Parts: sequence; structure tokens; C-alpha cells
Amino acid sequence: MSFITRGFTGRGRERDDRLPPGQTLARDFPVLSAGPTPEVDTDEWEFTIRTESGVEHRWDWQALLDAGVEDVETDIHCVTHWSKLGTSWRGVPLDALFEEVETDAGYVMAHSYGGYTTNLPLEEVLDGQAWIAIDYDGEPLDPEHGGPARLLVPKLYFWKSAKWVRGLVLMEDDQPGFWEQYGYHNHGDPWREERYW
Ligand SMILES: Nc1nc2c(c(=O)[nH]1)N[C@H]1C(S)=C(S)[C@@H](COP(=O)(O)O)O[C@H]1N2
Ligand SMILES: [Mo]
Repeated sequence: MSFITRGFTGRGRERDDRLPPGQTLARDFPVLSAGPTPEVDTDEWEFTIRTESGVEHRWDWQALLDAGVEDVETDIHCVTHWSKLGTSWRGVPLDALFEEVETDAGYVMAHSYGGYTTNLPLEEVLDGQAWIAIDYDGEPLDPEHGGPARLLVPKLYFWKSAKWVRGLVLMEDDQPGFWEQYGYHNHGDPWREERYW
């Protein structure tokens, strides 16, 4: 476990226990995209999970909603040092989609419309730790924030929360995604400050 400083910072200001080391609170919701915002209509949207043996599981928009949408209140942390506490989302837990998936793989590569990728350990996106988010703050997710649907993995730095997500590929061996190839940490735990490597 990482060591979390409680109480007061050197400047004498009270520090929120929910704020990981090196983070400051953002009032607005910054947009960070490596490329242009892809236009994805829910009519044509689909999400695929491909297993290590090549089996494809597919959901269209209605099938995603039918899998069960829930409210999520969570803190988010960007590697560029901003955090937002208590943000409100609605989304489908990945657990609901993985109910029909058989796999022994240890890792997933998330793929986005537009080409972005990011890698994650499978066990860290199950058990209520990750969602396909479709609403933010009571509204359909803004395209610049990943609408119609993005991955939401709040326990890791926000670059792991792939915007415009279109699928997961299960991998037996871990491989770096887009930012991970450019020196971002392979794992990205904000409480351990796993920023770069
Ligand atoms: N498809 C895609 N997803 C992405 C990114 C991106 O460039 N493309 N940027 C990542 C990074 S670095 C961050 S910090 C968050 C930013 O999400 P936001 O723009 O909603 O704040 O999205 C992540 N997901
Ligand atoms: Mo980021």
C-alpha cells in the first residue's frame, strides 16, 4: 500500500484525503485528446470483446443498455495533475458484459474509434472497477469527453479510461497501448504516482 499523507500540507491548507499525491482539484472538466473527436452515432455504435481464442462478443447500443446501466459516483485523476472528486456517471459495468465471455487471459487492450489504445490487467476492470460510461453529470456524455461511450476506470490515471471505446481485445501477454508506448507508466495507479516509466 502507498503511504497517504493526512491532515495538512506544508502550506497549512487542509488537504483532502481523497486527493492522491501530486494532484490538485480541477473545477472545470479539462479535455485531453490525442487527436480529433470521432463522430460516432449510437445507431452505428458497437462494442466488441474478442477473446484470446478469437471468439467475438458484440453489443449494439440497445444491447449495451439492456446489459444494465447503473449510477457511478467516483473520483477521477489525470496524470497531468488534475483530479475531480465525486463525479457522477451512468454506465454499464464491464462485469455485466463479461458474464458471457470465457477467457483465461490476464490483460485487455481497449480500442477506441479513432485508433487510441490502452492496456489494462483484466482483474482490474472486473468486480465493479470499470464501466462503459454513457452519461456524465446527468447528461449524455459529451463527444469531446468520449461520447457516446467511454471506458471509465477511476482507480487508474484517466488515460486508461479510453474515450469513444469500441472494444476490448483479451491478451495472454501484456502489451503497451498508445500512451504506454510513449513512456506513460504501464499500470498507472494514482496512489503510487505511477505516472511515467
Ligand atoms: N480515445 C481516446 N481516449 C482517451 C484519450 C485520447 O486521446 N483518446 N486521452 C486520455 C487521457 S490522456 C485523458 S487524461 C482522458 C481525458 O478525458 P477527458 O478529455 O474527458 O478529460 O482521456 C483519456 N482517453
Ligand atoms: Mo491524461
